[in-house]
Amino acid sequence: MKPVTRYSKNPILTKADVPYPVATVHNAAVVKYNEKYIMVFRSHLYNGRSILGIADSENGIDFKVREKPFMTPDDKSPYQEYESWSIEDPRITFIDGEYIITYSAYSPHGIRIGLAKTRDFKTVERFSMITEADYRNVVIFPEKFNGRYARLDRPHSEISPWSVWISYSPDLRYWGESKRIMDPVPYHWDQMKIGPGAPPIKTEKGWLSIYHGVFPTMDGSVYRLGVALHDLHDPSEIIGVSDDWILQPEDPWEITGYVHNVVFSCAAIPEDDGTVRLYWGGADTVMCTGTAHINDLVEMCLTKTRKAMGN
Ligand code: M1P
Repeated sequence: MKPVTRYSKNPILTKADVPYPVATVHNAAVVKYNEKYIMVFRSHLYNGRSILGIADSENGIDFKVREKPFMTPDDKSPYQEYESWSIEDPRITFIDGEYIITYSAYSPHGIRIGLAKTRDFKTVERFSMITEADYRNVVIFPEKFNGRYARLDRPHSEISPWSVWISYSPDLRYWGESKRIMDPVPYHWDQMKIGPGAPPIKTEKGWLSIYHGVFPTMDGSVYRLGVALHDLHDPSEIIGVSDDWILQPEDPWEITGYVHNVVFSCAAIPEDDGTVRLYWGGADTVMCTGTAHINDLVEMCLTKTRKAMGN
């Protein structure tokens, strides 16, 4: 059984839907806002650099893109220096009455993570750069732990494996108590690197985290999605990781595109009927969606399980 059911009319958003010139639409954050859905998506411009657009939907499937981009690299200090090449791969968490947006900021200094806030998706304010170089894939939990925010991320390093780490913050600005909590597994589908995907979802049995894993082949890298379950009270404890992936590139627009063989998620929305609506970029080119039963994904973590480290 495949845990994720693809929407039959994928892709749901492409460059043809964008009213300004872009080469791609992918790796989008999606949240519920006033009973509707908002998508903040990444687009490559025709110079190869990326910006963030925004789209609205009543049903989470049919999105209408707004006339203007939502965020472009900032032209003011201090952010200009660290965003000058690109801003990419947003994730959004609703916490303390605000929508917190994290994004990758590219510049000659490397890749840092920026944090911005919005309450209405009309205006957005940058708050802080929250990492030094080089980090990617920062997701913030939608609840605090002992009064502190928690995040997952993935440092780039030539020395340690490209693993998932956790860090904590009293104020979203200063982060610490960092700990490596999950590694890639040799000769598995995620052996080369892993990275947090969607902000974790609270379930009765733990925090469900959807992540991506990469496998190197003679034909380039393959990006797939997997699931891990974190302890409800101590998210640095991983209860189990599913040894099987939950989604791999299979549709033509996932196999061929700007980067071949990629499914990459930055968003998953739990619905009232026990399902989760997943969103993923196909081949770094289009946006796709599908659904899964949350219980099935949790069960995969518990019964097809492997350890998070030391495999
Ligand atoms: O091209 C596939 C993905 O490659 C990078 O992801 P990661 O750092 O985890 O390897 C990013 O550029 C991502 O946007 C892209 O989809």
